[in-house]
Amino acid sequence: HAADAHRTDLMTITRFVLNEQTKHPESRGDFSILLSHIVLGCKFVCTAVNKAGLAKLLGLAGETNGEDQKKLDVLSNEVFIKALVSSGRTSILVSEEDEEATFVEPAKRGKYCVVFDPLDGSSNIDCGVSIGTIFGIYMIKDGHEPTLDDVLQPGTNMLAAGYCMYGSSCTLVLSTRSGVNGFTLDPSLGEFILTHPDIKIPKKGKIYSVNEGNAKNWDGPTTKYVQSCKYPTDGSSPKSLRYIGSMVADVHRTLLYGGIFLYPGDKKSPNGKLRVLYEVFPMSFLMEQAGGQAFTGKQRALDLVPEKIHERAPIFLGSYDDVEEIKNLYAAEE
Ligand code: AHM
Ligand code: MG
Repeated sequence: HAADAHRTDLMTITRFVLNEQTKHPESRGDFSILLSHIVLGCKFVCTAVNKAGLAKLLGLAGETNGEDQKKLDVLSNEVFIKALVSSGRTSILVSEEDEEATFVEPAKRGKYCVVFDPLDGSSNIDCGVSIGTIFGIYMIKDGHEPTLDDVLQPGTNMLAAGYCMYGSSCTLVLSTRSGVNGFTLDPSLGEFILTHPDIKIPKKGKIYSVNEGNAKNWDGPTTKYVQSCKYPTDGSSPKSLRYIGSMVADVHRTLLYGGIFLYPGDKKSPNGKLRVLYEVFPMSFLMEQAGGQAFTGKQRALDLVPEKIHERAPIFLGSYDDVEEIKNLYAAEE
C-alpha cells in the first residue's frame, strides 16, 4: 500500500539530493557533501535552541567558572562556519553575524560560496517563538582567485537556497532549482525526512503579513495596498493579518498557506530592514520556485545586483496574484 510505503520507505534529505544529482552525470557529489554539512549545522542549532529555554530556567547560564555562556546566535554562527570550511567544498562564506566575508584557506577550498543567516529572528528566542537559519549557495566563477565579486552576484545565479525553521518541529525547506521540497527532522533518527514534496504556493492568498507599526512612514503604494487588504473594493473578503516578526516563520506560513509577506522601505529606512544576500535572495528564490513572485518595489528581487555583502532591500513576496497587485500599484506610481 502507498500508505505503508510512506512509513517504511524513508526519503531522507541526503537520499533525495543524491537522487537529484543522478540527473546531472557530470556532478561529482560535491553538492551533496556541502549540503550534508549545512544539514549538520541545522541539527546542531535545533538541539541548542531546544535546550536554551531549559538551561535558562535551571540557571545554568554562565555559572561554570564565571564564564558566560555563548549567545545562541554567536554559537550557531561558529558551528556553521566550521562545518562549511571543513566540508572542503567552499571558498567564500558570508554570514549575517560577521562584518567581513570569510575566505577559506587554499588547502580547504572548493567551488561553492555560501551566504547565510545562522539564526534569524534571535530576538524571539527568550519567548520561545520560532526562529530559523537561512542560506543561499553560489558557485565561484571559474579559474581565478576567489574575490568578493563571487558573492556579489544577482539572486538569479543562485544554485540552491533554503531555510530551516526551529519551531514545534524542525523543518528544512530546500530548492536546488527544480521546485521546492520540505523535510522534517525525525529526532529519533536524527534524519530529515521528506514530508512536503513539491511545495506550490497557492496562486492567491487570504493573509497579509507586515509590521504595521511602521505604517506612518510608508510610501503611497504600500499604504494603498495594505488599505486594500483591509477594505477591499472589488467585492472580495478582507485578508487576515498574521505577523510573527520572525522571517523564517512568516515566510514558511506564506509558502504553505499563500498570501503576501512584506517588509517595505519607508521614509526612515528607504531600503527596509532585510538583507539582500542571505534573507531577500534565498526567500525570493524559494517563492519563485514554488510558483510565487518576489518584488522590491522597483524590480524582480532576484535581479538585484548587490554592491555590498550586508546590503538591504525592500521586499514583497508570496502568492503570484497578490504580488502582482502590489507590482501594479508601484507601476501606477511612476
Ligand atoms: P534580526 O536579524 O535582528 O533577527 O532581524 C531580522 C528579523 C526578521 O526575522 C523579521 O522578518 C524582521 O526582523 C522583523 O522586523 P520588525 O521587528 O522590524 O518587524
Ligand atoms: Mg537576520
